[in-house]
Amino acid sequence: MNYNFTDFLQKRNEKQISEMTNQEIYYKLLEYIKERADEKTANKSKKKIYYISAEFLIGKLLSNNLINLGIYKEVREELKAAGKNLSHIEEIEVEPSLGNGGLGRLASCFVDSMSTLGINGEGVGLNYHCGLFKQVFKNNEQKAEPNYWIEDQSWLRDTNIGYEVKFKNFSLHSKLKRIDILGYEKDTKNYLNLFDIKSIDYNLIENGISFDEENIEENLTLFLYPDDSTKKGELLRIYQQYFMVSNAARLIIAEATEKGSNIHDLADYAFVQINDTHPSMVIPELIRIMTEEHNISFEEATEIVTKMTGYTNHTILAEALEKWPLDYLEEVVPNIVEIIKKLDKVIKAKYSDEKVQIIDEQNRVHMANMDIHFSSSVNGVAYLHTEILKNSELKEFYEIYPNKFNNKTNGITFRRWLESCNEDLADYFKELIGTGYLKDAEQLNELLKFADDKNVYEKLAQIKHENKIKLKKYLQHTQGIVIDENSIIDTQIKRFHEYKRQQMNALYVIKKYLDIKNGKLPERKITVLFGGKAAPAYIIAQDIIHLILCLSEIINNDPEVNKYLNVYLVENYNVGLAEKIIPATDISEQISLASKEASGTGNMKFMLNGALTLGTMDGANVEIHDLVGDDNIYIFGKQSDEIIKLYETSGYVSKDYYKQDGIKEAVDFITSDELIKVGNKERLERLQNELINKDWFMTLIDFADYYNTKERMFKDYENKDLWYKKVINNMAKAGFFSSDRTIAQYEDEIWKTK
Ligand code: CBF
Repeated sequence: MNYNFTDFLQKRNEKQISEMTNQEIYYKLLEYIKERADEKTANKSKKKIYYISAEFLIGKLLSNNLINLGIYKEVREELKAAGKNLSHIEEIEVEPSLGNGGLGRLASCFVDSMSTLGINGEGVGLNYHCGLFKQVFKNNEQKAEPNYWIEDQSWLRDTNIGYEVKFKNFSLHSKLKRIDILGYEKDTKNYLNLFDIKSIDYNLIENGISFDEENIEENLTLFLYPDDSTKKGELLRIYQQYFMVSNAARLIIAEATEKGSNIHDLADYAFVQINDTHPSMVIPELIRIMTEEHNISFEEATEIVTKMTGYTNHTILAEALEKWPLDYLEEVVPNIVEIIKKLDKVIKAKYSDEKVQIIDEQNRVHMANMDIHFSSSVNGVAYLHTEILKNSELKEFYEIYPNKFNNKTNGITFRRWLESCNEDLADYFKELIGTGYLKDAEQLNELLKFADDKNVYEKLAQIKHENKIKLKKYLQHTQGIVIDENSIIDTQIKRFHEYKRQQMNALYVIKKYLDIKNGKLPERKITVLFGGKAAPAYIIAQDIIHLILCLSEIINNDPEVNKYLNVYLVENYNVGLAEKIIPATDISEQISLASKEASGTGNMKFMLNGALTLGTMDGANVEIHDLVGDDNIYIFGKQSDEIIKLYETSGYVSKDYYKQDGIKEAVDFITSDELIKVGNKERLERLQNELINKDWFMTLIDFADYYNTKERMFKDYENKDLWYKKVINNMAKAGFFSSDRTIAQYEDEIWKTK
């Protein structure tokens, strides 16, 4: 039934919109949207997809839900007529803290696309109360604070579903919470299923949280990615992961049984997509339940589970491929250790190669290895990444199972990353090419008709400028940062990690600062924006944050320099900030060391929103390059095969590069008197030492090329016609990166629910 927000309020004898505070309006909109969502029916198909993930970085949901319901503009007008502003109301919503980075954001785009395509597929994860920490800056350093986000009224819905999860020394009862996932203009919906513990200790939350890693029974779902640099931290992660997958397994079996499954045919009813290795224990857990409770033989259970699971690898970094000590698993979940040992025995009987074993010689369980052996599909997340998996990182597995390996290049939902975050641009696209691209993103290709149209360049430049003004207002209001809307905005927003090489960008900033000091002035003011969190136990990443904050302090306060250069690291970078920063950006920094970034999805969001990529041939940058061609992207740096060879031969010596002109000057500046005056000497020295003597992610190898390519970019920016022609080419080719395309491929090639 189509009734508007005002009708909804009248029906309930609520106050008029004009008499309500923004907070009240937000809560009423929550109720209204939930009621509208109740009218949607669940997607139905015999087989259902369970996308299990430790993270869902869903972002705020108000505008997204209004867009997907097709009532965004209608509601905005109703509010406007009552003197209210929807964007102010959007600010009331607290952003859920259920994810960390690209992996979690991808999972959220995927659940949106599953609903939009009418696929019977749901997310399954945990309802973290504080989730990932809140980042605050003090003395130019990152401090981590608890980020409690759940309010009395939120998108979470209670259910009466819950299960008992048995650990070695105690059992926990779960409670399932759900969030509606509305597809774009669909009559059907799916859920995001978030399991919580019944016994959560709310005092821990309300009294400022004194988190202790032993009190699992009351705090298992408090934090996402608790520090795992200690044994207790690792055990807590195992508790969390088992809790997540045990509940998922129960849910899968319960739903399939209800639909008529006799468990022997479970693979006809369910398919589990394992998002990285955090949910890997779902394999032994399903086998355990089938053998212990359904009288199915181990061989048959293994066969069923292999058929109904697929594993997605999101990184080649060894530290992210989890290996749990067998005795830690024994301490937490002895029940599945028996199953893991049996699986390992099967593999040991077949293959002698140590690299493919599940349990290694040090008695560590390689979760990814178990996934690959006992699932039916293994995929990487961009063409290059999958090739590296096949030919190098997982070569031995590819030789055994060539048919299991496949690629699914990541994507992003255009509902959030265009319609919602850049409404003016989306409206302009509609004016130029109609609305077809909303359901078929490849239609953006039609923008190419305007590649030489100077009026279109003008309009795009105007939209960009207005987005810069909006960002300026927002950052000024929320963070006290005042950016210059007439500057070129050069952005690097992503988790802090050495392989992503924020340190290389920081060295660029230093060099530019020194250039300016020496009278070499840029043609136009440059604003360098950074955003991202560093894992609290990752010291060098914290040092990089420290360096950038120190540089900001010096540069932004130096009247000789700040006319030409500003540097900011926004605090507590999250989805909401990304939605504001991306539409205002001109240069998208995608500068990871080639071979190390599995895909990246920020690169896709930026190109869609009219920024040009400055990047290495890494992850999905390779596909962006293939699509837009050499002229429309700024590629620099060594190729992935050269880098892989350098690792194999230990052929990289950072000192050799350090000695070169320009680099030495910039690296030496890290411990200059100016920086030490505003910074922490120990941190700055450690970082400098790391760059000169180790530089594991080869910052210095690409620095000169990076510097020169960026200079070329600044020069090109001054030629508006040249720049915007490139911009249009990027927007036109962005259609490939719609997550609807990615999900359609998962469906057609792996899941086959329809
Ligand atoms: O596939 C989604 C993203 O996952 C990561 O963020 C991850 O956590 N492994 C990768 O680093 C990204 O490259 C990738 O896009």
